[in-house]
Parts: sequence; C-alpha cells; structure tokens
Amino acid sequence: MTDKSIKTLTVDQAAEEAADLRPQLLEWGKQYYEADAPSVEDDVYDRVYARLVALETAFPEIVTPDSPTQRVGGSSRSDLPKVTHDIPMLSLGDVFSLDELTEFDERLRGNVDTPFDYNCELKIDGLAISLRYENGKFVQGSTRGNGQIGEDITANLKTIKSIPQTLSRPLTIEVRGECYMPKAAFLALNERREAAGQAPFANPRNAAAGSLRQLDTRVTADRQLATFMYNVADYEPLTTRTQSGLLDELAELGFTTNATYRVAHDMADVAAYIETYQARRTELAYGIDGIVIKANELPLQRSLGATVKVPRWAIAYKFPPEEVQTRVLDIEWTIGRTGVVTPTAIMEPVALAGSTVARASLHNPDYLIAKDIRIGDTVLLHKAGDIIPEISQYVAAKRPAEAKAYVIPTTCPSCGAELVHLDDEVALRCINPRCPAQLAEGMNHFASRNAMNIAGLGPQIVAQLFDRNLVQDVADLYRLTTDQLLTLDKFGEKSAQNLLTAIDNSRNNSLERLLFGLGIRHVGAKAARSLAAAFGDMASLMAADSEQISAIDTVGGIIADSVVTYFANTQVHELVAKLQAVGVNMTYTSGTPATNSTSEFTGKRVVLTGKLQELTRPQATEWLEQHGATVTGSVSKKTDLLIAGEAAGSKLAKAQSLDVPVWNEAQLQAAMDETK
Ligand code: 3BD
Repeated sequence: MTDKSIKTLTVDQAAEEAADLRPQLLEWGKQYYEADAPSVEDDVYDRVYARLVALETAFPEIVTPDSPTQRVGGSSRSDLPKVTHDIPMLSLGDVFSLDELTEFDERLRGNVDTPFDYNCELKIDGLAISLRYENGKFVQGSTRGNGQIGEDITANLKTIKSIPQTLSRPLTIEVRGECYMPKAAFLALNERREAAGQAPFANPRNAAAGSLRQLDTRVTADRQLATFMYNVADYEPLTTRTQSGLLDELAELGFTTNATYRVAHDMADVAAYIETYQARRTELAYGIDGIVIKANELPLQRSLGATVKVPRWAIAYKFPPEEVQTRVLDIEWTIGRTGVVTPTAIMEPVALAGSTVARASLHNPDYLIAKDIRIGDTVLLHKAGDIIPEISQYVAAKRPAEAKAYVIPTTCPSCGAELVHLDDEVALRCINPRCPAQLAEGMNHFASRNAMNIAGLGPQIVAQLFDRNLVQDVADLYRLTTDQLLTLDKFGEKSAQNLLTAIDNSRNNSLERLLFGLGIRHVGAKAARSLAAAFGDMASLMAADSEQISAIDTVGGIIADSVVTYFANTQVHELVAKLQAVGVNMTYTSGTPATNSTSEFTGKRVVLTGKLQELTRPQATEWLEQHGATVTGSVSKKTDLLIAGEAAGSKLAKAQSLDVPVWNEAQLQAAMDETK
C-alpha cells in the first residue's frame, strides 16, 4: 500500500482512515498482554502508528479521546499497563566539572555535622528499572517512567538472564537499577537489522528501550540485555547500612551489580576515580556517561532526603563528551532497498573514543540542511551513546571562505531518476524499480539469514555481480556459473563452488523465506510466515484479494493491501515466473506435518529455554512446528511442555511452579529419532 499524501486528503477522508487504523493498533497493543499471542512486527506497528500521528497532526479535529496516540506520557509504543511506584524513583542532579562537584561536596558537608564517605559508581547509559520481589520471588518489573508512574514490563524482564527469579533469601523488596545493551550486542544487532533492511538503532540506549517494549518477548530474549542493580526503594529488609555494602548484599541475593564501585573519603579520591574510568571508558563492555557519587551511609541518605525530585545526598558527574575536530571531505549518498537515499559525511580519519572514524550518517536531507554542513567544513565529532559517530556542528571560525551551502541532489546518484518525498516523509527516495543500487540492496535482503539464507552472498559480492552485469534480478542468481563467479575478486574454485551450492540449496526453501526475501512493504518475517502457511503456495496468494488476506489472524489490512498492490505489478509477475522457471520452490513446506500426520506434538504449546547443545533453537523450533506444535516464548498455564537446555533459568522455575512437564534436550532428540 502506498499511503496517500496527507496534503491531498479531506478532513472526512483523514477521519475515516484514522478510524480504520485505531482499532488495528489497539488490537495489536492488546495482543501484547496475552504473552503467548504472536503479534505483528514492531516496525509495522511503528509505521501504522506514525501514519495515525501524521493524520491527527494534520487534522487535529479528528483526534478521539480513545485514540492510541492519546495515552498518558505519549511515549509508550503499545498499551503497556501502568505501574505506580509507591516509593518514587528519584532523578539525579548533574554537574559537568570538578569545580561544580566540589561545590556540591562543600554544600553537603556544611549541612552534616560528622565526617562521611562517598560511594563512587559508574553511571551506566541504560534505562532505570524497578524489580519487585515478594518472599524472594520476582513478581513485577517496571520502567521508571516519570518516576511516579512507570510501565509494566515484567514479561520482557523475565527474559533477561541477569535478573534472578528467586533470591537467595525470601525477602520482600523492591530493587532498582539499570538495564542496558552491551556494546557488542548492540553492534551485532544493528548489523542484523541493516542486513534485513531495517533501520538501525541510533545508540545502545535506544536499542535497550526498544527491546524492553517488544510485543513479542522472544525478541527481547534475543537482544542480550543485561542489568546492573544499584538501589532499593527501602533498605529496611537488608542487613547492610551503607551504599557499598548494599551493592555487595544485592550481589549475594543474586543480582548483577557493577564491581567497579569504590568508597571515597574526600574529593581527591573522587577525582582519582573519575580519572581512572574516564580513561578506561572505551574498554568497558557497556556505555557510561559519567559517574554517580552517593553519601555512603544509608541512614544519612534517609535523613538528608530529597528536594522536589532529586536526592540531596547524591549527584552525577557527567563526562565531557569526547569530541574531536576533523574535516568533511565529501558527502556521499547511499540508496537503500526501499529507495531511501541517505547522506553520509566522509571525513579525514580521526581517532575517537577507541576507534578510527571516517564516516558519520547525516540521516536525511532535512538534517543536513539544519546542520548546514558543507564540504570543506571542520566539524565537531562525538560518539552518540559512546558508540555511533555523530557530527554535532560545524566550526564557524574554520569555515573556508569558498564553502558553499550543500545542494541536495534532485536525481538518484545510482540511476539518475528524479528523487521524491513520498507523503510527508523526511526521507528522499528513488522510486525507480530498476535502480541498480536498490536492486543490489534488495538482493542483499533476499540473501539474508531470515530470507533465503544464502551463506556467502554479501554486499561486496552482490555489488560486483551487478557491476559486471552478471545479474539483473534475484532470479539471475540461480543461473550463475562457476566460470562467471571465477571472474569476481578473490574468487577461487572452492569459494565459487560453495556459493553455487548455497544458492542451489536455497531453491528448496519453504515459501515464507521467499515471500520475506522479496521485500514486500510491511511484510516482515512473521507476516510472511502467516501468509505462506495460510495460502500454501504462491499462486493462491497472488490470486487472493485484500479481504481474503486480512482474514488471516495477525495479518491486518495494511499488510493485506500492501501484498495486493505488490502482486498487481506486472514486473513482479515476471519475476515470480522467472523464479519458478529456475526451480525456486513456491510452496509452504515448513508446516507440512511429517508422514504420520498427527504426532504427540499436534496442537501442543511448547516453550524452549536454556542453551541446547546438539540442536540449534531454529532447528528445534522448525521440527516442533512441522510436527504440529506451536512454539511460544513464555511459560503460562496453557503451556503443554517446556524443553530446557543448559542453564535454564526463570522459565524452568516457572514451568515447575505451574506443574508444566519439562523435557531435556536428549528427550527431544529421542522423540525426533522415533518419528524418523
Ligand atoms: C546509573 C536517577 C539514585 C538512587 C537516585 C541516587 C535518574 C536514572 O548507573 N542512583 C547509578 C545510575 C543511575 C543511580 C540514583 N546510580 N539514581 C542512578 C540514578 N549508578 N545510571 N538514576 N535516572 C537513574 C533518570 N532516568 C530517566 C529520567 C530521569 N532520570
């Protein structure tokens, strides 16, 4: 579906469209609570939500009080239930220099009669969370929200390994800390997202926030989130009476705490701590944006109390952002799979926060114009979230006299077609379906892991295939010969053979991989699977109308319209015919039950947890689904079987508490052998 430009809509049309979108969004939001219910891809939700916001912004008179856009706080991406923090989660005052820090210290010492220590902690760049335990059992987890009211993210938090389900002592206690995404997990996640044609996250903090508000907790589980806990709502249940002791006691209870804390007697100690960790910052596996100092005695903290929002007994010292100057040599435009053209600043390479940086995204033309960055400019460069290079501004004093305002291209740098803004998008797009750069990106997506999974076919090879005119579309991949591949850079007999085998094997993929790989707008891996399972083969899907498609559970009108629009295109028909002619499978085979059409798994709800040794998760899932099981992400009363690998944690405990049968990996393998 191509959304109509909002400028051309009448109020009535906008109201009508908004009225269609709202129940869909509310339904998707609702599915989230029913932990086991699979729902739509996040980006689909986000796009539909964004469309509704755009409609309501253009026509404020059409906003209804029950619109999903009207929720308190506004920032929540779905209808997460609210949680009131009985003891509020405070904010933290911050300072940016040692002088200001010393002022804080002097003011505080002036108000306290006796000498006291500080506890110094790293300030983790994550999201504050609160975890409630009753008699040692994890019962509820929430975001900080505005400090008074947060959101219930219990189901998501239960997927995080460092959060204990059961404490080593049966305390009733509320523990607070930071949830974050390690740098390595963040980089790997963004790589996967880009390979799949999804927008990368701007920094680990956003990635962590997005991961905690997933509709599908299996996605959260995949995101490798971690936690450091550092506070309790009320220290009464603990035995310790110091902040440093509190960190030790939390660790004994089973929480992960950050081991780098240090007790400081005076400002010289604090300054030494700051110096140490400012220098080690880039070596740390997680982002930090400063340090926090806290009066170490808990009763002293209590007697000092808080002003409106911030405690009198603690302060954050924010690191000066590590910033360097470098020169912009060029602005490069890259074209994504969907035709979005993105500017990137190419700079003189500089060392910055642990790596050499030569490129920074300028995101879109509006951003570039707003920052007024010109070729030849000297710019200030820092790392957002400690990791993504970002230009903060140009240095006016160093602007060369001849530097001219950058002229945004009007034509595609790859194919020369005119660039356009669709709807009210900030993004600039090339809408030529034959644009080689887009075709190359489309081929990368086609080959990616969740699509046709052609190992070894990466962007560099794809670019060469197009450059040498060896391919024009994805069907041409299946006609490549060894001799042709031998003409590519660094290709020998062996690599050519491996790639041909990988391409050849992908012919037999089940239909959902092909559907996802085609890159139909709004059709993510999950929707592709539902479509393939419901229609069984490509021809049936192509013959279906929007109504038939949207009749499928979990496939909404937006996806249905998009599928119909896609298959209405004659070029698409030609491509499908060509794929068929080269022998690419067009039927759904994943869900076909084995020869003995019913098995002990038919209709069973199964959950996998822990680390499997012999099988991979996807293998186990695929086999179970082929044998009629539904594999879900979380254990509930409805779960029929939990399969627990090594180091199974909370899900195992929950299954045991609900009397859900539990198998180990060997038992699953035995069942697999039996049905062979
Ligand atoms: C950290 C408050 C106090 C308990 C209030 C002293 C502001 C986010 O590693 N201690 C830490 C860290 C954060 C903290 C406290 N200790 N508050 C702390 C913190 N080691 N990041 N924060 N927060 C947590 C916040 N978050 C969102 C919006 C406004 N404020």
